[in-house]
Amino acid sequence: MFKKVLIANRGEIALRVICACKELGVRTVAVYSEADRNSLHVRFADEAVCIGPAKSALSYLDIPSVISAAEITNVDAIHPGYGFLSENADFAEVCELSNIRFIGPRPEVTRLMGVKDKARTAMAAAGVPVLAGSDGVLKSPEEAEKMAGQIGYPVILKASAGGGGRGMRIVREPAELAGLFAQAQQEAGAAFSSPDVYLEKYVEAPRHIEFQVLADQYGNVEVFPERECSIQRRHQKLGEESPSPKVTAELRARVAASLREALHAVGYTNAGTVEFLMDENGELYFIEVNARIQVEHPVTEFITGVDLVKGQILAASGARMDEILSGPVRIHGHAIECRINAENPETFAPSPGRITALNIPGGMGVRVDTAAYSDCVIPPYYDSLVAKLITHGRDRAEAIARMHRALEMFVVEGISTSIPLHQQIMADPDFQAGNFDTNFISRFLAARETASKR
Ligand code: MV4
Repeated sequence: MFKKVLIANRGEIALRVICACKELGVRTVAVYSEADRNSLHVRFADEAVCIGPAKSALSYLDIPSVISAAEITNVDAIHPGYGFLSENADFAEVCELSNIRFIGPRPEVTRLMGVKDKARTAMAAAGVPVLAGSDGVLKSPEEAEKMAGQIGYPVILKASAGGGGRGMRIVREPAELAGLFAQAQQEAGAAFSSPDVYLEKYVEAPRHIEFQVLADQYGNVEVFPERECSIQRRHQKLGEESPSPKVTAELRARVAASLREALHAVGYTNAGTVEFLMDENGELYFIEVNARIQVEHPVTEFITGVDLVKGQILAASGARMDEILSGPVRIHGHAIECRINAENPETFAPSPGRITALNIPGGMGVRVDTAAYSDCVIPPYYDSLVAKLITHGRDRAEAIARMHRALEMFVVEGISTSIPLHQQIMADPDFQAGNFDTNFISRFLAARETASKR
């Protein structure tokens, strides 16, 4: 096992990784920007190094600064958390060249997964279901038009180097294709410095469902139960749950078997998430792989009892899957997560500032992952996540009832938060019935708007 790990992140995820290290008897090094001097990840790490100014480009994203901190403190490994450098294959490569283990997949695998059309081809080759689409990058609008004609409209153009919703164009008829193809190429080139685009059959109002995976260095791949992530606004998830109300045991087992095969074939190691879309027929189709631990990993931990961050550290240090898991992974009950953001619950405008009073709920079946404390300051420079509230129940109804009362007991004063929004979502009849897709929030907000005007 590693003796010392540097955590190249901040906020709740930095604290989450520190918790895992402490339980494994691993010493920790925090890095922090000038805006994070008084943060809990700095306080609870064994050592801490300031790596630059508040702006993340000059601190948490600055590879030389992070590597220097790692060299000075003589760590064995770096955990990147999520966001920042977590899916930067060049950073993972620099770590390995500096004799520091990167806690994540190997650089070549992260690089392959980052090229979305190549990831799609690799997954399809190993038997993972994908949507009808182009075999790699489209070379011309003529080729795109031919392909779309074969697949049938509507289709979606996606940036190969994209992901998370940027650089996409939905094409509903042949006359639109050439223009939207040029737009997609242009946007992709500007945003990702590669104009490459590919094409897929467009799924209307899909559900967004993803599978957590964890792989050791000996070819053993564990596929965990799915997470339902359809409650999102503008590609920002607001909440997640597991298992999905719409995934049957048969579908889960079928997709998991295909993923074990495919991830083994690409040489995947450590943690990752494989994203799927569910169409109106309840079928799942691969869209992309996220080569990192995700914000919503606690719902999976709650229903399986597996500590995924410890799993990442163990896998990176060379443990075998049978040493990482204590037995077969089973589903116990249901878990839901609400992301508590520092933002206006009506307008979604960021609401950084000082938290003047804080009550963090607890009790049976409640987990809160946060780095907030009473009198702390939420800086304006980073993402707006202040806390994750996760509840567990024997079934979905109990998890929702627990979420309801935990939201009521969650008090944050001094800034605005999304707590009232989550209260409203929990009370929604369609949400309670498990009847929703990725358009749920826009419908929900439109209905709320109409109701407030009456
Ligand atoms: C799609 C799609 C419909 N059909 N692909 C958006 C983010 C990126 N990861 C993939 N995305 C989508 N890909 C096909 N073939 C609809 C979306 C999409 C979406 C996906 C997941 C969660 C929320 C979404 C919101 C809008 C569009």
